[in-house]
Amino acid sequence: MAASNADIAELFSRYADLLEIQGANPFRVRAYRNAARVVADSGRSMSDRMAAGEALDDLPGIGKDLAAKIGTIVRTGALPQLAELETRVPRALGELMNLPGLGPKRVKSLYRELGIRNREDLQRAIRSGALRSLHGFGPKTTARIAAAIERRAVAPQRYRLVDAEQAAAPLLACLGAMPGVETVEVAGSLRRRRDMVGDIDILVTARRGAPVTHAFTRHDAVASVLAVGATRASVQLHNGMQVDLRLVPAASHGAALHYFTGSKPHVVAVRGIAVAKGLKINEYGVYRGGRRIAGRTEDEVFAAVGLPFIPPELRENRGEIEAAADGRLPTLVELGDVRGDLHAHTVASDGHDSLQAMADAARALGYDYLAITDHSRRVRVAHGLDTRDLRAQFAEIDRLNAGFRGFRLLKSAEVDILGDGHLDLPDAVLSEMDVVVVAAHYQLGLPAGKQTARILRALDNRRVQILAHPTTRLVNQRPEFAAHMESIFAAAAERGVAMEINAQPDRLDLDDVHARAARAAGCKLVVSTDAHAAAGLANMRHGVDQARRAWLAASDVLNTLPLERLLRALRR
Ligand code: DGT
Ligand code: CA
Ligand code: CA
Repeated sequence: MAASNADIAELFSRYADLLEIQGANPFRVRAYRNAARVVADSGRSMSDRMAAGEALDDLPGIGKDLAAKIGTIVRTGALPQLAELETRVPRALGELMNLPGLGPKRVKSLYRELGIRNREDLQRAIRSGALRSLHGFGPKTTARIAAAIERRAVAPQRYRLVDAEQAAAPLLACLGAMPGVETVEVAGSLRRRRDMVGDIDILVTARRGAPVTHAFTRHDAVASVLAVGATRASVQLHNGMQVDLRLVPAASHGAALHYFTGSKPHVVAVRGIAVAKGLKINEYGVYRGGRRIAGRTEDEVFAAVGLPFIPPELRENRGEIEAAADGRLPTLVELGDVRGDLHAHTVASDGHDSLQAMADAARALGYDYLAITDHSRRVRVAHGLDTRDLRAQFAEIDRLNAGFRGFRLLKSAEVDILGDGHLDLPDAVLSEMDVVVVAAHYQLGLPAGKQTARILRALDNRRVQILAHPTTRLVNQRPEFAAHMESIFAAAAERGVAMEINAQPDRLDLDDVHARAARAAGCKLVVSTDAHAAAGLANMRHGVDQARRAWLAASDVLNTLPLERLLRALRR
């Protein structure tokens, strides 16, 4: 199977990590990191582009050389330069860089001075106290690293939703094309749109005796077959993910889909209701005595126990069954409700596209508005803007807006919250913006009390309207910072500051649980992409997924409003 965008991005970022540890030219390192991001953000797969004969070097930041490397990865699944570098630099060093507090410099000195090549080595060095002799490893840093290693050792391997989705796509297509197959659907946590999933579950209905399961195990993406029978198969893919396939007759489709969509606590609770009504539910149907009374569709299964259809995103046994029984299920927000995006970067900071290109992409999505939120000056790695740069950008936005009808670029910035809670830009320029977005990017390791106070102080500034990626977590890479989110939500609700659900697959921040708590606390919410390229605007659906898991209706999400009402609603 051709390498997916996630595979390509993974190889490029691993290559960048190793180059950086080796002390390679920073521009070279940056080029690979950018390439990883551009590929990961791209709405279409590189292999589709190549199949369509499109030149890959049209992509922002991708020159001839990188385009050729992408071609090689798509065709062979590997990057020879990386393999070569891995013979000289231990591959696990790249993974060490993902631990909080460990950048390339520190990893390099761990390796060069103590010969530490992987997590186990590092853990041993921490225990023996060997790290203490090393410059830059104080007791606090060391304790933080030790805690992170522990956390990972116990946490089971889970995957980002997008990566599972991308890995599933060719399998679904292949199953759909098999003779005798009637329906193909994802189930499990992937269908519930959890931010991280453990494995991919697929449900197929097919004519009796269709040789689906065995054929499935011969797919190119399959590395090993864990189990296979007439109605099920479990396999491991080359990328390490497990896939569980189940085959049921059409008459059981709804019951099986409900069962395998889960979550387990939800299914168990629904089954409990059935028992109370003298019914029995399993993956083949709903039964009264020995007679099947429902099972062909999920609607039928829910109706049999007296419930309306419950959207998969809500099926976590977090009150959805009671709400459904009382007719209190929310009408969940949908992608089509979104009228604009309130977090996007351009080439002025660390984005890849111009104002014009970002505006064109937003208009192509049918949006009414797009806020341009380049970084402020403190974020130097991203070429943050100062007051003068911003005023120049605002003038350019005015010029472009004069040419638009039914669409407006909003003047904004992603203003960095400094360590003490002050903002990185003066009030004068904040008051020239249509919307003020703030975010923390540094000093994420402060203790909870200080971190909370820092954020609250930022929200005290009366010009602040949106707190972006409020917990600063990165999916699978960095946990939330230590802060009392309840206090932040309460303060934000009181001051009228909206909380962002950041739709970047790496962030999804707020997550579903926090977003629901924020709404319960009375906060306004927005769903924004934090796009770093025009294609990144397409990530909106990932944010909407998490908003739905947070029980949000369109009326809970400010950027479902038309422009004038949005601006009024953002006002404090
Ligand atoms: P994951 O894969 O950890 O992200 O989460 P799920 O929810 O996809 O869990 P998974 O793949 O183990 O199972 C898929 C669904 O199958 C699960 O949501 C409910 C159903 N299921 C699996 N095992 C059991 C079980 O032992 N009892 C019941 N009632 N349902 C089960
Ligand atoms: Ca699963
Ligand atoms: Ca499974």
